[in-house]
Amino acid sequence: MKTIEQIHAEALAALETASDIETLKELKTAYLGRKGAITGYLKTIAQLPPKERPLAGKKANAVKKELDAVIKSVLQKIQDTLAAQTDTPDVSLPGRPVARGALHPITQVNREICAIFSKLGFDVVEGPEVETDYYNFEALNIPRNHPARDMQDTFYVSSDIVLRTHTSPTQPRVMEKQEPPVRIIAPGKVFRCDSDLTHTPMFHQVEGLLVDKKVSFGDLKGVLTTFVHQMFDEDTSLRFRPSFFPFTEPSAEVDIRCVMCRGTGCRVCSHTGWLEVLGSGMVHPAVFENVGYDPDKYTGFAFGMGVERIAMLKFGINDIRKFFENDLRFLSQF
Ligand code: 2NL
Repeated sequence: MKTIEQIHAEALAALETASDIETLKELKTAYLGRKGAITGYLKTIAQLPPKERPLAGKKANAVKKELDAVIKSVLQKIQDTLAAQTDTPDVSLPGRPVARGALHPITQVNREICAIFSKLGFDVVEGPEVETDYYNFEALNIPRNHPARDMQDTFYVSSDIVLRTHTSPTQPRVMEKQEPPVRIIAPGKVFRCDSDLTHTPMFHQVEGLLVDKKVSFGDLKGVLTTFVHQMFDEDTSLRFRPSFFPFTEPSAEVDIRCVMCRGTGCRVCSHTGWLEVLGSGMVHPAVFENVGYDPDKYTGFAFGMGVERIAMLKFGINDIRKFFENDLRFLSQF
């Protein structure tokens, strides 16, 4: 028979070394369980002389209460240790990959256009997005009553300040400051009071200008043909179609063979086999006079294109609004 003092000492020693919940549970059963040491001891009290029974019962119950408290505190300690272990970083794990950013598809195409013209000797020039009526319209020979000047088409900041409706005003700003030869392209944002399936109030243009002695329409065709062949591919044929712009004379729209159906006709080209990609022409003499160039001495050509349109054809995108929704499921494809 073990004394209550022996059981007490043994239990404390065992609990001190318990370091996992499983062991602790076994110890609890071994001492406090229904068939445990303390319970067993309590049953033997009945065999003691009646005078000794109250004290022995009191002692045994005190030991039972103490062991119960010690078990609870050891359990807490084990749980704290486990929690601390899971908070400690495992330095052997592979690193989490950092999501890499990318250029917006419009930025990519804009840079590609600029790179092609840079190789052909054009300088890249930027102008202000908030323009005066003079540079946006007047200098470019756009008459007072022209529909483009209407409030319905142009964002007016005040009666003579506008958000530029094209990147063209950059060109007279450059020409005013230097004599020919001029070989520049002007990329940037432009703004029009328009918003539907095929128009966004802000979009991007790249416009080009070349002025020198004896520049011909043949030079225009050569430069734009080279551009289209580099932007799309060498087998893409071009068509120059007579058109009108107030700042060029003669003027031509440039179509390319449909990049989707290659000319057999499809929805993208409205079954014509051709896609309009550029506007162009020989600089109007009135524009030269406005910037102080002698139109009898110099000739030049100019052209303009919408970056979104080129990007849509290059990537096969059918809705211009996708460029401006900032949906990563769309953007991360480029
Ligand atoms: C288009 C058409 C064009 C020009 C822009 C220009 C600029 C000067 C003088 C003459 Cl300073 N012309 N620019 C000429 C023809 C067409 O753009 O469809 N743009 C998206």
